[in-house]
Amino acid sequence: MLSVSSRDFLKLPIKEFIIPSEKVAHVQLGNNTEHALLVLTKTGYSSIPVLDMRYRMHGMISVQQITDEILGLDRIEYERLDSIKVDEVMTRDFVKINERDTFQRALDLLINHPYVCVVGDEDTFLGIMTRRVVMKQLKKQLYLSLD
Ligand code: 4BW
Repeated sequence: MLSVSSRDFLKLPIKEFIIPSEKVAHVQLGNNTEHALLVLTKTGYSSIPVLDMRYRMHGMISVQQITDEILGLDRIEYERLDSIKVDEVMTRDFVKINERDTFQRALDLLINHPYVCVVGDEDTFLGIMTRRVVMKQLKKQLYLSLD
């Protein structure tokens, strides 16, 4: 990237920093929580987006939400996983951002969220912006400013 002032850098659109949808692990509405736990465990991520068949964003689901749901009085009731749908457990209260939004907006949001979902028209899922990507870009920018 060309050297730009910090002010200009913060105004850059996030488009070029997005992890594209095809690289983002996700589950679909209607999947059961056993499938979701499998995807979360296999990928190693603690939370992933929930999409519908048309790739529209509906929520996010985490390992913690799933284990909370099947927590019995003195044991985790794994046998209930296949009868509980992702839709019943996921959070619908998530932060989304538009690909034309600025790096600064993403930075502000990523203080409190490990990742934010990037959506287009009608909430079509385009990908995610993560803390890791933002930290890498900030590091680059900081080092450039020291030169
Ligand atoms: O499997 C992993 N591969 C890599 N390269 N890094 C990982 C992996 N699992 C975790 N990490 C690291 C990343 O630095 O731990 C951080 C926290 O992971 P998380 O939140 O709690 O699972 C990761 O930080 P990040 O890259 O800034 O990602 C922030 C959050 O974004 C992750 C996860 O919830 C989500 N995420 C990131 N990449 C994803 C993804 N979700 C689905 N698919 C992806 N490709």
